[in-house]
Amino acid sequence: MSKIIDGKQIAKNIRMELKEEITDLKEEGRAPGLTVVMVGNNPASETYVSMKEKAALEIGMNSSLIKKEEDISEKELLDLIDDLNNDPDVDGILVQLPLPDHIEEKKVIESIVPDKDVDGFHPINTGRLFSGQEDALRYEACTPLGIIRLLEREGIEIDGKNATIVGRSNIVGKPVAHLLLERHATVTICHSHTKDLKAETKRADIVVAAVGRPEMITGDMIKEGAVVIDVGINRVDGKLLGDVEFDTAKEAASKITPVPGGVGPMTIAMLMENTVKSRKYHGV
Ligand code: L34
Repeated sequence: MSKIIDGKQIAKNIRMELKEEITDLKEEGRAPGLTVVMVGNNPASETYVSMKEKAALEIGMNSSLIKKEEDISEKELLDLIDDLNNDPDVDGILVQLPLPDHIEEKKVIESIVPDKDVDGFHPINTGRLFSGQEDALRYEACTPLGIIRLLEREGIEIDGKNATIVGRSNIVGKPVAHLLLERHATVTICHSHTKDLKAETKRADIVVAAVGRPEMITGDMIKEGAVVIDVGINRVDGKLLGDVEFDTAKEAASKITPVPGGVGPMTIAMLMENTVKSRKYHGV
Protein backbone atom coordinates (compact mmCIF):
# COMPACT_ATOMS: atom_id res chain seq x y z
CA MET A 1 0.00 0.00 0.00
CA SER A 2 1.17 3.46 -0.86
CA LYS A 3 2.19 5.97 1.73
CA ILE A 4 0.32 8.70 -0.12
CA ILE A 5 -3.41 8.67 0.50
CA ASP A 6 -5.14 9.06 -2.86
CA GLY A 7 -8.11 11.23 -1.90
CA LYS A 8 -9.03 11.75 -5.51
CA GLN A 9 -9.46 8.01 -6.12
CA ILE A 10 -11.25 7.35 -2.83
CA ALA A 11 -13.65 10.23 -3.55
CA LYS A 12 -14.31 8.78 -6.99
CA ASN A 13 -15.07 5.34 -5.55
CA ILE A 14 -17.53 6.88 -3.12
CA ARG A 15 -19.22 8.87 -5.88
CA MET A 16 -19.62 5.71 -7.97
CA GLU A 17 -21.22 3.91 -5.02
CA LEU A 18 -23.59 6.85 -4.54
CA LYS A 19 -24.45 6.76 -8.24
CA GLU A 20 -25.80 3.22 -7.84
CA GLU A 21 -27.79 4.26 -4.82
CA ILE A 22 -29.24 7.18 -6.77
CA THR A 23 -30.34 4.82 -9.56
CA ASP A 24 -32.45 3.01 -6.96
CA LEU A 25 -33.80 6.26 -5.53
CA LYS A 26 -34.86 7.34 -9.02
CA GLU A 27 -36.68 4.06 -9.54
CA GLU A 28 -38.43 4.69 -6.27
CA GLY A 29 -39.65 7.99 -7.73
CA ARG A 30 -37.25 10.89 -7.28
CA ALA A 31 -33.57 11.74 -7.68
CA PRO A 32 -31.89 13.73 -4.89
CA GLY A 33 -31.89 17.49 -5.53
CA LEU A 34 -29.04 19.84 -4.63
CA THR A 35 -29.10 23.62 -5.00
CA VAL A 36 -25.87 25.56 -4.66
CA VAL A 37 -26.09 29.31 -4.20
CA MET A 38 -23.12 31.48 -5.00
CA VAL A 39 -22.88 35.24 -4.47
CA GLY A 40 -20.36 37.35 -6.36
CA ASN A 41 -17.44 36.05 -8.37
CA ASN A 42 -14.68 34.90 -6.06
CA PRO A 43 -12.48 32.80 -8.39
CA ALA A 44 -11.84 30.01 -5.84
CA SER A 45 -15.58 29.77 -5.14
CA GLU A 46 -16.24 29.59 -8.89
CA THR A 47 -13.92 26.58 -9.11
CA TYR A 48 -15.46 24.80 -6.12
CA VAL A 49 -19.10 25.34 -7.08
CA SER A 50 -18.55 24.16 -10.63
CA MET A 51 -16.82 21.04 -9.26
CA LYS A 52 -19.85 20.44 -7.01
CA GLU A 53 -22.27 20.90 -9.89
CA LYS A 54 -20.30 18.52 -12.10
CA ALA A 55 -20.05 15.86 -9.40
CA ALA A 56 -23.78 16.02 -8.71
CA LEU A 57 -24.80 15.72 -12.36
CA GLU A 58 -22.33 12.89 -12.99
CA ILE A 59 -23.95 10.69 -10.37
CA GLY A 60 -27.48 11.42 -11.53
CA MET A 61 -28.58 14.04 -9.03
CA ASN A 62 -30.70 17.01 -9.92
CA SER A 63 -28.40 19.93 -9.40
CA SER A 64 -28.90 23.61 -9.87
CA LEU A 65 -26.51 26.44 -9.41
CA ILE A 66 -27.96 29.86 -8.58
CA LYS A 67 -25.53 32.72 -9.11
CA LYS A 68 -26.33 36.12 -7.64
CA GLU A 69 -24.61 39.46 -8.08
CA GLU A 70 -22.21 40.69 -5.41
CA ASP A 71 -24.64 43.50 -4.48
CA ILE A 72 -27.64 41.27 -3.69
CA SER A 73 -29.23 42.41 -0.43
CA GLU A 74 -29.29 40.19 2.61
CA LYS A 75 -33.08 40.24 2.51
CA GLU A 76 -33.16 39.01 -1.10
CA LEU A 77 -30.78 36.18 -0.25
CA LEU A 78 -32.85 35.18 2.79
CA ASP A 79 -36.01 35.21 0.64
CA LEU A 80 -34.33 32.95 -1.91
CA ILE A 81 -33.35 30.50 0.84
CA ASP A 82 -36.89 30.56 2.15
CA ASP A 83 -38.16 29.50 -1.29
CA LEU A 84 -35.63 26.66 -1.40
CA ASN A 85 -36.58 25.60 2.14
CA ASN A 86 -40.16 25.15 0.89
CA ASP A 87 -39.34 23.49 -2.43
CA PRO A 88 -40.06 19.75 -2.18
CA ASP A 89 -37.62 18.97 -5.02
CA VAL A 90 -34.71 20.47 -3.10
CA ASP A 91 -33.09 18.12 -0.57
CA GLY A 92 -29.87 20.04 -0.06
CA ILE A 93 -29.15 23.77 0.10
CA LEU A 94 -25.58 25.03 0.09
CA VAL A 95 -24.59 28.68 0.18
CA GLN A 96 -20.95 28.87 -0.83
CA LEU A 97 -18.78 30.83 1.60
CA PRO A 98 -17.33 33.39 1.93
CA LEU A 99 -20.19 35.88 1.42
CA PRO A 100 -19.69 39.61 0.75
CA ASP A 101 -19.14 41.76 3.86
CA HIS A 102 -22.60 43.35 3.83
CA ILE A 103 -24.22 39.93 4.38
CA GLU A 104 -24.09 38.30 7.79
CA GLU A 105 -22.97 34.70 7.23
CA LYS A 106 -24.39 33.47 10.53
CA LYS A 107 -27.84 34.79 9.66
CA VAL A 108 -27.75 33.07 6.27
CA ILE A 109 -26.58 29.75 7.70
CA GLU A 110 -29.29 29.85 10.35
CA SER A 111 -31.97 30.57 7.74
CA ILE A 112 -31.48 27.18 6.05
CA VAL A 113 -33.83 24.54 7.44
CA PRO A 114 -31.60 22.09 9.38
CA ASP A 115 -32.96 19.06 7.50
CA LYS A 116 -31.66 20.52 4.20
CA ASP A 117 -28.38 21.83 5.61
CA VAL A 118 -26.11 19.42 3.75
CA ASP A 119 -23.09 21.55 4.72
CA GLY A 120 -23.75 20.70 8.37
CA PHE A 121 -23.11 24.32 9.44
CA HIS A 122 -26.47 25.07 11.10
CA PRO A 123 -26.28 25.22 14.93
CA ILE A 124 -28.86 22.41 15.15
CA ASN A 125 -26.50 20.14 13.24
CA THR A 126 -23.32 21.24 15.01
CA GLY A 127 -25.19 21.03 18.31
CA ARG A 128 -26.23 17.45 17.61
CA LEU A 129 -22.63 16.63 16.78
CA PHE A 130 -21.14 18.41 19.78
CA SER A 131 -23.63 16.82 22.18
CA GLY A 132 -23.09 13.37 20.70
CA GLN A 133 -26.63 12.79 19.43
CA GLU A 134 -26.08 9.95 17.02
CA ASP A 135 -29.66 8.83 16.45
CA ALA A 136 -31.19 12.19 15.46
CA LEU A 137 -31.01 13.40 11.85
CA ARG A 138 -27.66 15.12 11.79
CA TYR A 139 -25.51 16.41 8.96
CA GLU A 140 -21.79 16.53 9.56
CA ALA A 141 -19.66 19.17 7.84
CA CYS A 142 -18.25 17.84 4.57
CA THR A 143 -14.52 18.41 5.12
CA PRO A 144 -14.41 16.83 8.62
CA LEU A 145 -16.58 13.93 7.47
CA GLY A 146 -14.34 13.49 4.45
CA ILE A 147 -11.33 13.15 6.76
CA ILE A 148 -13.08 10.40 8.73
CA ARG A 149 -14.00 8.55 5.51
CA LEU A 150 -10.37 8.74 4.35
CA LEU A 151 -9.17 7.21 7.61
CA GLU A 152 -11.85 4.50 7.44
CA ARG A 153 -11.14 3.55 3.84
CA GLU A 154 -7.40 3.40 4.50
CA GLY A 155 -8.04 1.09 7.46
CA ILE A 156 -6.48 3.52 9.94
CA GLU A 157 -7.56 2.89 13.50
CA ILE A 158 -8.89 5.86 15.49
CA ASP A 159 -9.96 4.21 18.76
CA GLY A 160 -7.45 4.95 21.52
CA LYS A 161 -5.12 6.96 19.28
CA ASN A 162 -3.73 10.40 20.04
CA ALA A 163 -5.15 12.84 17.51
CA THR A 164 -3.80 16.38 17.36
CA ILE A 165 -5.65 18.98 15.34
CA VAL A 166 -3.94 22.20 14.44
CA GLY A 167 -6.63 24.88 13.95
CA ARG A 168 -9.92 25.52 15.75
CA SER A 169 -12.27 26.78 13.02
CA ASN A 170 -16.00 26.10 13.15
CA ILE A 171 -15.82 24.54 9.70
CA VAL A 172 -12.95 22.08 10.23
CA GLY A 173 -11.06 22.08 13.55
CA LYS A 174 -13.96 21.90 16.00
CA PRO A 175 -16.17 19.45 14.10
CA VAL A 176 -13.33 17.06 13.21
CA ALA A 177 -12.33 17.04 16.88
CA HIS A 178 -15.81 15.84 17.82
CA LEU A 179 -15.95 13.21 15.08
CA LEU A 180 -12.61 11.82 16.27
CA LEU A 181 -13.69 12.01 19.90
CA GLU A 182 -16.88 10.11 19.10
CA ARG A 183 -14.65 7.38 17.64
CA HIS A 184 -12.69 7.27 20.90
CA ALA A 185 -9.51 9.14 19.99
CA THR A 186 -7.75 11.23 22.62
CA VAL A 187 -8.08 14.64 21.03
CA THR A 188 -5.91 17.76 21.36
CA ILE A 189 -6.80 20.99 19.59
CA CYS A 190 -3.96 23.45 19.02
CA HIS A 191 -4.23 27.11 18.02
CA SER A 192 -2.30 30.38 17.98
CA HIS A 193 -2.00 30.48 21.79
CA THR A 194 -0.67 26.91 22.11
CA LYS A 195 2.62 27.08 24.06
CA ASP A 196 4.59 24.29 22.42
CA LEU A 197 3.01 23.21 19.15
CA LYS A 198 5.79 20.81 18.22
CA ALA A 199 5.41 18.93 21.50
CA GLU A 200 1.69 18.49 20.79
CA THR A 201 2.06 17.30 17.18
CA LYS A 202 5.07 15.12 17.98
CA ARG A 203 3.10 12.82 20.29
CA ALA A 204 0.19 12.45 17.87
CA ASP A 205 -0.65 9.24 16.01
CA ILE A 206 -2.91 11.30 13.75
CA VAL A 207 -2.18 14.94 12.88
CA VAL A 208 -4.84 17.07 11.19
CA ALA A 209 -3.47 20.35 9.86
CA ALA A 210 -6.19 22.95 9.30
CA VAL A 211 -4.79 26.41 9.91
CA GLY A 212 -4.44 27.97 6.49
CA ARG A 213 -0.73 28.73 6.72
CA PRO A 214 1.38 27.27 3.92
CA GLU A 215 3.76 24.46 4.95
CA MET A 216 3.81 25.37 8.65
CA ILE A 217 3.82 21.73 9.81
CA THR A 218 7.26 20.36 9.04
CA GLY A 219 8.71 16.85 9.17
CA ASP A 220 10.49 17.40 12.50
CA MET A 221 7.07 17.96 14.12
CA ILE A 222 5.79 14.52 13.08
CA LYS A 223 6.26 11.32 15.07
CA GLU A 224 7.74 8.39 13.14
CA GLY A 225 4.85 6.39 11.67
CA ALA A 226 2.12 8.97 12.29
CA VAL A 227 -0.76 9.64 9.87
CA VAL A 228 -0.81 13.19 8.49
CA ILE A 229 -3.97 14.77 7.09
CA ASP A 230 -3.46 18.10 5.35
CA VAL A 231 -6.58 20.26 5.03
CA GLY A 232 -4.80 23.44 3.92
CA ILE A 233 -5.41 24.89 0.47
CA ASN A 234 -3.14 27.90 0.11
CA ARG A 235 -2.57 29.61 -3.20
CA VAL A 236 1.02 30.83 -3.32
CA ASP A 237 2.40 32.23 -6.60
CA GLY A 238 -0.25 30.37 -8.56
CA LYS A 239 0.59 27.07 -6.86
CA LEU A 240 -1.50 25.12 -4.35
CA LEU A 241 0.28 24.45 -1.06
CA GLY A 242 -0.99 22.59 1.98
CA ASP A 243 -0.45 23.47 5.63
CA VAL A 244 2.09 20.63 5.73
CA GLU A 245 5.57 20.67 4.23
CA PHE A 246 4.92 17.53 2.21
CA ASP A 247 8.43 16.33 1.39
CA THR A 248 9.77 16.42 4.95
CA ALA A 249 6.56 15.23 6.62
CA LYS A 250 6.34 12.31 4.20
CA GLU A 251 9.67 10.97 5.49
CA ALA A 252 8.33 10.59 9.02
CA ALA A 253 4.71 9.68 8.25
CA SER A 254 3.32 6.20 7.61
CA LYS A 255 0.56 7.82 5.55
CA ILE A 256 -0.02 11.34 4.31
CA THR A 257 -2.54 13.22 2.15
CA PRO A 258 -1.29 15.36 -0.74
CA VAL A 259 -2.54 18.83 -1.75
CA PRO A 260 -4.19 18.85 -4.20
CA GLY A 261 -5.78 15.40 -4.44
CA GLY A 262 -6.21 14.66 -0.73
CA VAL A 263 -8.96 16.10 1.44
CA GLY A 264 -10.38 18.53 -1.19
CA PRO A 265 -12.08 15.93 -3.41
CA MET A 266 -13.46 14.21 -0.28
CA THR A 267 -15.25 17.43 0.72
CA ILE A 268 -17.20 17.26 -2.51
CA ALA A 269 -17.92 13.52 -2.23
CA MET A 270 -19.32 14.09 1.27
CA LEU A 271 -21.61 16.82 -0.02
CA MET A 272 -23.00 14.17 -2.36
CA GLU A 273 -23.31 11.69 0.52
CA ASN A 274 -25.17 14.21 2.68
CA THR A 275 -27.55 15.08 -0.15
CA VAL A 276 -28.39 11.40 -0.70
CA LYS A 277 -28.98 11.10 3.04
CA SER A 278 -31.36 14.09 2.86
CA ARG A 279 -33.26 12.60 -0.07
CA LYS A 280 -33.77 9.39 1.91
CA TYR A 281 -35.00 11.39 4.88
CA HIS A 282 -37.42 13.48 2.81
CA GLY A 283 -38.80 10.59 0.76
CA VAL A 284 -40.39 10.73 -2.69
N1 L34 B 1 -20.76 26.59 2.15
N2 L34 B 1 -18.57 27.00 1.57
C1 L34 B 1 -19.52 26.13 1.89
N3 L34 B 1 -19.29 24.79 1.99
C2 L34 B 1 -18.05 24.30 1.74
O1 L34 B 1 -17.82 23.00 1.90
C3 L34 B 1 -17.04 25.18 1.33
N4 L34 B 1 -15.76 24.77 0.99
C4 L34 B 1 -14.64 25.60 1.39
C5 L34 B 1 -14.91 27.02 0.85
N5 L34 B 1 -16.30 27.42 1.05
C6 L34 B 1 -17.32 26.56 1.29
C7 L34 B 1 -15.41 23.97 -0.03
O2 L34 B 1 -16.21 23.34 -0.69
C8 L34 B 1 -13.48 24.92 0.71
N6 L34 B 1 -14.07 23.97 -0.19
C9 L34 B 1 -13.32 23.16 -1.08
C10 L34 B 1 -13.89 22.14 -1.83
C11 L34 B 1 -13.14 21.37 -2.71
C12 L34 B 1 -11.82 21.60 -2.86
C13 L34 B 1 -11.22 22.59 -2.10
C14 L34 B 1 -11.97 23.36 -1.23
C15 L34 B 1 -11.05 20.77 -3.82
O3 L34 B 1 -11.56 19.86 -4.41
N7 L34 B 1 -9.75 21.07 -4.04
C16 L34 B 1 -8.92 20.40 -4.98
C17 L34 B 1 -8.12 21.40 -5.77
C18 L34 B 1 -8.98 22.32 -6.57
C19 L34 B 1 -8.18 23.45 -7.20
O4 L34 B 1 -7.46 23.19 -8.15
O5 L34 B 1 -8.32 24.58 -6.70
C20 L34 B 1 -7.96 19.45 -4.26
O6 L34 B 1 -7.53 18.49 -4.88
O7 L34 B 1 -7.65 19.70 -3.10
